[in-house]
Amino acid sequence: MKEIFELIYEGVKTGDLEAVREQVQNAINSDGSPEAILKEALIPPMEEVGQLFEEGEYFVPEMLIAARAMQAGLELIKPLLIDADVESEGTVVLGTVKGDLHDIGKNLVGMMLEGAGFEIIDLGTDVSPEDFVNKVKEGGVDIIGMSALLTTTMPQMEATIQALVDAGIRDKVKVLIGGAPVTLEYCERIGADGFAGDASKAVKAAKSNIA
Ligand code: B1M
Repeated sequence: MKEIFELIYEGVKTGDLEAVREQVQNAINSDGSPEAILKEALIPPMEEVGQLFEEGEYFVPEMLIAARAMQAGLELIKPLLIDADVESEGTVVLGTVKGDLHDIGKNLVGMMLEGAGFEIIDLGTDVSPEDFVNKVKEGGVDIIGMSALLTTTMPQMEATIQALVDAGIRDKVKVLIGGAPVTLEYCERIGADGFAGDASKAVKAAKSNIA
């Protein structure tokens, strides 16, 4: 399995989508657990890709093809992470905040929450505070889950909470936030209800907010 994981890592890093597909399928066929494929083979190369970008060795196109290759692997393990027969735990409206186009982490959080029995309404990326507010106004939403990957877009989380306050519906939903630059301290400062550093912690945070 170690060799397969190394091939997946290399495939994501170099943006070789076909190799990633082939090797993730190979790992699944060899009884690799979806969690291990995710945590040991698909996520770590993205860290290196970010590092290479910072060092000026990778540019946006390289980041993009690495992201596409990772998404292709994620699609294959998605059915294994989601158990269709779980009773609904509640409804989560998920989105990457305004100005931000990063969606891999958000998609992963969505998959894990779905796997844990939550119903997901995914608003996608570049979601404005008004879009979140309008969705809550439609009713039936228990949690808003916001993702941000850029320090410049994080303030949109606070703006969304303020928009909920202004619309008089802050007490109708819990607000869960996450993404690489987001911290517990930031969560407390902007008055969000929960913060999670990764997708599995997002499930725990969502469950404790629903209880
Ligand atoms: Co961009 N990018 N990017 N990028 N990108 C980062 C984030 C960066 C850290 C790279 C770097 O410099 N090291 C840097 C941000 C610097 C900063 O703000 N401090 C950066 C930059 C600068 C940019 C651009 C500005 C580059 C440019 O154009 N000059 C640009 C911005 C575009 C925009 O959004 N407006 C840009 C563009 C892109 C691509 C489009 C090319 C591509 C995204 C493709 C896509 O998502 N479909 C991309 C990528 C791939 C990255 C890196 C390399 C990888 C991100 C990723 O997918 N990680 C990233 C470097 C890095 O993060 N190391 C980088 C894997 C993913 C599983 O992790 O998203 O952290 P993550 O999600 C985790 C947790 O954070 C958490 O759970 C997830 C799973 O464990 N989590 C939540 C996430 N959301 C959550 C929500 C929750 C709870 C937990 O509750 C609701």
